[in-house]
Order: sequence, then structure tokens, then C-alpha cells
Amino acid sequence: KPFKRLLLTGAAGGLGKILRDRIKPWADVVVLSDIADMGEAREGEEIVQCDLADKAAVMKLLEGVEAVLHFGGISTENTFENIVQANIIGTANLYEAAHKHGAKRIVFASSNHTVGFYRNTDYIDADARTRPDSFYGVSKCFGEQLASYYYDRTGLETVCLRIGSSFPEPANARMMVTWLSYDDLVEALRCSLFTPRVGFTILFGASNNEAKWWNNSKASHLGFNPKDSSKQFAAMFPDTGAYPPPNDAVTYHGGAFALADIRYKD
Ligand code: NAI
Ligand code: 15L
Repeated sequence: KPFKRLLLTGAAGGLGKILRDRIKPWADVVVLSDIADMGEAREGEEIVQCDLADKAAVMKLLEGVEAVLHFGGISTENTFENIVQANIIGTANLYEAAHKHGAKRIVFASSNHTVGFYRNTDYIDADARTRPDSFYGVSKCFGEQLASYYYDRTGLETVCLRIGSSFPEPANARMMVTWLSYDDLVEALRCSLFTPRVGFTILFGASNNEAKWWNNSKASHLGFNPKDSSKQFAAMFPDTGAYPPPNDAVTYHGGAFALADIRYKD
């Protein structure tokens, strides 16, 4: 198998549960980590329950790890304090430990909320300046900048996968544009892990949906060609038609995130 030890953080989460089985062919041992319970280790798995904000625990977690799929952290808007612990301190702990233990590559589960304040009439690529729509989005921008710093300073490579909406099916008209099927997610991870050189790359994670907001030409070296399309779900949103519909309240790439109150504290 390509890796001896491959680490998946966020293994108890929605995407982690899907990836747990799908990434098995890529490593002799898949190390699964989360702050939440992950059940029993199955064959070819090791389970390490820990808080990403716990520096010593994360340092130990990275022992012998060659590559990381970093999906752990708070995955929607929360208080600034909570976001700082899980996503900022947690991601910094992960990068420092990966560097110290000589890991070669990280795929960072970034988010469309790094650019959530672009409008639904904007079509952007990886060079567009970030326009986060939440403390959550700001924390993902931090993760991307940290990845850039560690790449330039140490050579530790990262693909920042700016995931759109990766769920079994789109939940609203916006997700007709942002939807990323689980098969296409796995393919994006495969391209990110096995392309010989990725340096620091930003890849938008959307399926081959009819309407598009994100241009992946700056990541063409990864060869990511999504196969699925949200078109198969078009009947679920009969009143909206082509996206964006006129007078839609959801004006921004980030959807409702961009319209929510600032959550400095609860
Ligand atoms: P999720 O919330 O279901 O999973 C995140 C996991 O991280 C949870 O199991 C949680 O217990 C764990 N976690 C939270 N704080 C932690 C901490 N301090 N230490 C260790 N573990 C911690 O989210 P989901 O949907 O599975 O997303 C996974 C990753 O992908 C997240 O980083 C999210 O931001 C990112 N993402 C997901 C998208 C989607 O459509 N599902 C879209 C864009 C980004
Ligand atoms: C995300 O970043 C979140 O993790 C996910 O729960 C969805 O809200 C997704 O973005 C989205 O924008 O649909």
C-alpha cells in the first residue's frame, strides 16, 4: 500500500465516517483521531481519541505518520473562542507535529466559507482574495496561510481542499452549485495524495455541477475531474430553476453564513 501510516482527523464526523472505509486501500495503518468516540478499531486501524488543542497529544499522534487528511475541527460557525481552540490552535498543533515528525503531505479540509462573501454572479479561481463569511471561514483562511508558511519554510506540502457542500444530496438550491458527491470527494483526496508534487495548492471541491462558481485551472496539475453532477437532483428544487434565481435571498457563495450575526461570543 502507498502509505505505512495515514492519519485522518475528524474521523467521528460526517465526512470522517464516510472516509474511514474509503481510504483503507491507501495505507497499512489508518490512524483515526477525533475528540469524540469512534467505536472499536477494525483491522488496519488505530484509534486515538484526543483534542486537537492538546499540544502534547497531537505531537504523539503524528509519530510515524507520512500523510494527513485533516478533517477535524469545528465545521460550522461557532463562538470565536471555540473556533480559536479547535481550528486555529488545533491546526497549528497539527502542522508543527507533522513537521517535527517528518510527514510529507497534508490535505486540509478547507471550505468555501474562505470565499463566502463572493456573490452568486462571481466566478473565481484560487487567486481571488479570500473573503471569509464567518469566524469559521476566517479560521479556514488561517489554516491555508499556515499551510503556505510551512510549505515555504519546511517543504511540507498541502492541498487545501475548499469543500463546497459534501452531503448525500443537495439540501437547497445553493447546494446545486456547491455540492460535492462523496465519490468526487474521495477522488479529490486521491489526486491530492498521489500527485507527485503539489507544493501548496488550493483546490475547490465541487462536483461537475451545471452551474459553477469556482474555476480549478490553478490546480490542473492535480488532474481532478469530478464525475458526478447535482443535475440528478434538479427535480428537488422545481421552483428555483437555474441558479442563481432572480431575487434569491441567498446572494453569496457562503449562503446563510454571510447573513448571520457576528458570533464573537454567545
Ligand atoms: P463534522 O462536524 O461532522 O466533523 C468534524 C469532526 O471534528 C467531529 O467529529 C468533531 O468531533 C471533530 N472535532 C471538533 N473539534 C475537535 C477538536 N478540538 N479536536 C479533535 N476533534 C475535533 O464535519 P464534517 O461535515 O464531517 O466536515 C469535516 C471537515 O470538512 C471539517 O473540517 C469541515 O470544516 C470541512 N468541511 C466540510 C464540508 C461539508 O460539506 N461537509 C464543507 C466544507 C468544509
Ligand atoms: C461547510 O464548510 C460546512 O462544514 C458544512 O457543514 C456546510 O455548511 C458547507 O460548508 C456548505 O457551505 O454548504
